[in-house]
Amino acid sequence: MNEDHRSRVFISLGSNLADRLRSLAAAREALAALPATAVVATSRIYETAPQGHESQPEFLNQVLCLETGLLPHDLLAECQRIENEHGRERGLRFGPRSLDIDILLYQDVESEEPELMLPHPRMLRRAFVLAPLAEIWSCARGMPDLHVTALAQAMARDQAIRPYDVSEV
Ligand code: PH2
Ligand code: MG
Ligand code: MG
Repeated sequence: MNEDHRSRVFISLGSNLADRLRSLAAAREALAALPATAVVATSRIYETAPQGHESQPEFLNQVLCLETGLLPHDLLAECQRIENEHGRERGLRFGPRSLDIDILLYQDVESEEPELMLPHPRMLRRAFVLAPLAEIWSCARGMPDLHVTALAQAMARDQAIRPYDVSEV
């Protein structure tokens, strides 16, 4: 834990099994409860066509901005613990999941370690990450300039995503 300095982090949430809205809410609450951590911003929730394996249910996706004193690997371990506590079973890569919590950006940290690649290696190709990220990109502090808004518009042209009306349920 870094007691004196908090880092800004963007996190993506995804769920396409069981009660998707509830899983996202549980993830937001569990992240907000981490030591030395606050949720600074939350995007809208989007319903998105699955990428990777196409024959699986649609996802709900959301992006959060956190401020945290947890170091990258400690934050990763907490994300995996929260996934496990919400019924995550590790099966097919890119397959269906009750809760997925991915670290997209941790300040300006770059990492090529397979268990924690930063920035997230696929984030700039995925409309389901870019569109919600663009909504809260004004929270970016000390992050690389990734042209998130322009990329979000370009990717949204061929990947089906739409804001999810939370009052539908
Ligand atoms: N996550 C994946 C694979 N495919 N597709 C959408 N729409 N949303 C996701 O969160 C997602 C996906 C692997 O993590
Ligand atoms: Mg993922
Ligand atoms: Mg993941």
